[in-house]
Amino acid sequence: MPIHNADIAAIFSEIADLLEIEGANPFRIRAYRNAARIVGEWSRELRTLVEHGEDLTKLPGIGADLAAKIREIVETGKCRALEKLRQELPPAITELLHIPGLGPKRVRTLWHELDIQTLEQLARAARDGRIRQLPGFGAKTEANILQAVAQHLSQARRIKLVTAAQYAASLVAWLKAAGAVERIEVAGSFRRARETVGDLDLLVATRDPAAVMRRFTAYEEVREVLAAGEARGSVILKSGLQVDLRVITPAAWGAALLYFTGSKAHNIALRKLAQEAGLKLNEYGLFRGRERLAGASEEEVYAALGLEWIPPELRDDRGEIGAARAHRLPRLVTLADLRGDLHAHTQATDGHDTLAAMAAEAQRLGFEYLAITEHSRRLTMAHGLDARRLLEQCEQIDRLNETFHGFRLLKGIEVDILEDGSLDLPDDVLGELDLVVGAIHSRFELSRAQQTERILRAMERPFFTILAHPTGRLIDGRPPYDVDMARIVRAAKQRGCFLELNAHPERLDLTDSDCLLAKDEGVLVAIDSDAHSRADFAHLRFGVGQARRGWLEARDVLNTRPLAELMPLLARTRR
Ligand code: DGT
Ligand code: CA
Ligand code: CA
Repeated sequence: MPIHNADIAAIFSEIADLLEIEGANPFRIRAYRNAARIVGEWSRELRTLVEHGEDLTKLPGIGADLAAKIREIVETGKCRALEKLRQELPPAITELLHIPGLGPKRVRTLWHELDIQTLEQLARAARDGRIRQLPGFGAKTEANILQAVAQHLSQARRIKLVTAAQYAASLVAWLKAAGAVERIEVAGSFRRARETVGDLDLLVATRDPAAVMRRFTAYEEVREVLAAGEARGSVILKSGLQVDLRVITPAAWGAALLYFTGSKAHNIALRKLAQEAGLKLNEYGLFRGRERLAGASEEEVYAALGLEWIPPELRDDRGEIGAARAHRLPRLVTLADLRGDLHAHTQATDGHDTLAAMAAEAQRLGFEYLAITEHSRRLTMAHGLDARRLLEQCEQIDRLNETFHGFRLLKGIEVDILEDGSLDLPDDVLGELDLVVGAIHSRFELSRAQQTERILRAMERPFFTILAHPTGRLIDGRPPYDVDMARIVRAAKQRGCFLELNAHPERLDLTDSDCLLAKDEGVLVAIDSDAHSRADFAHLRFGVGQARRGWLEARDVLNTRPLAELMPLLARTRR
């Protein structure tokens, strides 16, 4: 069975968790954690690299030992190091790590002190009031744990778009290779670019449905076939992801694509529109009586309803249908509109590539500029820069810039916003830079009022250009910190500074509705990769997807500006 990057990442991450619960050497743990992150986000499948015999140690953070493990996983589907650890520790203990607030250290304490090995045991101990008695826990933590366990047990699992994209790509390639496929598309929430997807909805147009269905159920990654009829099939992959397949005739392609792209709310609104015109809309077409008026393409169906074609990211019944009727749909931003990137790291801090390598990749992508924004000194674990190292980097950038034509590295910093809203470097240092990206990396638990004040105060500093990842959430791991986003957007407008939509597939904050807020207020959004390696520029497409869900056009986005227009915009934020 083909191994995806997400599978390898999951193994490394489980090893790191288990090692940490076991109390192993922190450097070893960190090596696995880094490897999990890098592998999980690598845009090319490592399986292919292994098959081509490429040297895996060229990947950032991957030494000979990890490279051998990747090869082992790709070739055998297993990792002996993990199996060994699993034997040493209780089988379900990593489940406990899914509870927000429980890191490996706490899990270790719970295990050693109270012999808690499962979520059920955890809930029972919390109910019995035994957890609050442990050092470092307390009654509040106990209550939080109880609530989190209940929520976790009731929650259906959704997977990140970046992971779904990898599973989808290899299944689509497998089906295409069958030959009978005329058209194929992943519809549903995937096509609408939602941050996470519940399942994949695959659509195939073919004149040989039986052949396609046979090939679908014969896919190596299928764990269980739930249904396999003439026109529809449903399977569960080994990863646990469900895939629904509809097989249709080419004449109904557009109607089916429209229907299975959804959202459900959008479909219902369209159907109502059809009914009001005395028509009937379903997955086979748009009908008057038995006559099919439209169905071969989405454009045709929308047109027959008096609408412009609506981009999938807008299909949420949030005003898009009225806009399509009035010819007022936004011209959504595309990846090709981006002229550069305003948030990236290098080896100088926790990135994996050199300044020169990052610049070369940005140029290869056709960018006019790339801002280097390392962490500041407070983030010691990321080797954050102090004033001296920052100024050294600026000199390096100056030297490199002399060698470029039609491209420029911008001097920046991702400066820590401290708890009192001050910035982690003095103004005279920040004033030397082209831009200052401010971000919160600590004290996520402050109250809404305090957190909002903290950010507003930071924005008031004389040199503050962009607020990075404005809510700090990690889709799989950490809820957003509590902030009054409407106030922050208004303050950004008054201050003339910008908000970042962080394109990292685990972050993607701003959310779609935050983007709408920014657009309404006229605050420009920077769609930034937050790249920690050359490969990470591939994340930008997820940021663009999110921006499109938020109705953003090229003119609403800061880094669609050519350099000559960007520089005055950045300069205007300086006081
Ligand atoms: P997900 O899978 O939870 O991320 O979200 P979706 O939007 O992919 O939902 P899913 O997989 O249940 O269904 C795919 C599409 O099929 C959905 O977006 C719209 C369409 N659909 C499903 N059920 C209904 C329904 O009851 N009524 C209508 N009008 N459309 C439906
Ligand atoms: Ca779906
Ligand atoms: Ca589905």
